[in-house]
Amino acid sequence: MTTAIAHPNIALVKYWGKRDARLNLPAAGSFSVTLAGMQTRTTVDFDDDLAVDEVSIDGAVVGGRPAQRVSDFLDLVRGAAGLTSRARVTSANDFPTAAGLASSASGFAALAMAASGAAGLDLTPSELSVLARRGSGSAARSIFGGFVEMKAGARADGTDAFAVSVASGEEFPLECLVAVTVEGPKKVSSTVGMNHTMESSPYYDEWIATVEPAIATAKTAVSERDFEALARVAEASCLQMHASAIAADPGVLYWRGVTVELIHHVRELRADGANAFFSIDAGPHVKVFTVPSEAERVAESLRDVDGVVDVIHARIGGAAEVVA
Ligand code: 2P0
Repeated sequence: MTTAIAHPNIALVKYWGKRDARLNLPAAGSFSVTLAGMQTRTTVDFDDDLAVDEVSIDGAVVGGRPAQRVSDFLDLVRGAAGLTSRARVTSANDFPTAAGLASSASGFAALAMAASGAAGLDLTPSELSVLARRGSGSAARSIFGGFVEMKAGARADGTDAFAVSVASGEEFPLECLVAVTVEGPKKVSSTVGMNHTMESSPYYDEWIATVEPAIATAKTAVSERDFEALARVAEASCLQMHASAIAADPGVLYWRGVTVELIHHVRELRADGANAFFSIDAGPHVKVFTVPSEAERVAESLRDVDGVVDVIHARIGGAAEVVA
């Protein structure tokens, strides 16, 4: 039996598109920060007495598609370890799913560590990242802490499509404020949204062409602790990703009115001299990055924007780890 924890991450240069759906290989790289203060904790126990995998998430037994996704993932681990036994998987997130923080990233990172540990596999961090990627592309990044680059890789088998650590949070201590907005009536999953963008957006190829130059710019900005340069490249990547999705047929639009208001608000803060930039994922919420000395003031101003229901304050966090 092995228990592991992993944290969610936010991409500053976004992942949106695959070069291989079966192996879940990204069409381009991405660049993220792993968050502290929020985590998924997952325990895996392989047991010969079980007839099927038993999956419970946040205290409730799950079936259907979510359970199948976990079972398919466990099949990869069983295949690598030469195991046939089914497993008991218990997973809990200590952050609300409504916060718009992808639980699949921390979830599959924690599951990769716990399942491989319980199966007796001794994987390197790169191998764990490759494994986590099979569950969810963004999960490959949550194996590492701090600033993380996901490599698209070139090999057909995906063995070079893994994340690497670029810098720790101590080297450039940013803070992340998650402005939680009212959920819209409909949700298109990242997987469905990005596949539809690939298939039908006239801007998809142009979007993909932006990614690697943006990663290079973001890495330089982090190494030089250049907040303004990181702000510009992160906002551009976010808007370019969403522009490609919005241009699909029919368009994939994750924003609500408050999302647009928050974009304007953050731009005004920056015009007034504050250190703040926004990032938006496959939902209406807005993540605002700032520096520690300004975090309280920026958080207060976000709470005053109509339609913001909560502001969650996170720092940069560490790598996924086995805890028991
Ligand atoms: C990211 N997002 O880079 C992008 C930007 C949201 C927008 O959630 O199909 O859930 O499981 O590999 O990892 C990434 O999508 O997609 C994601 P799959 P995943 O964080």
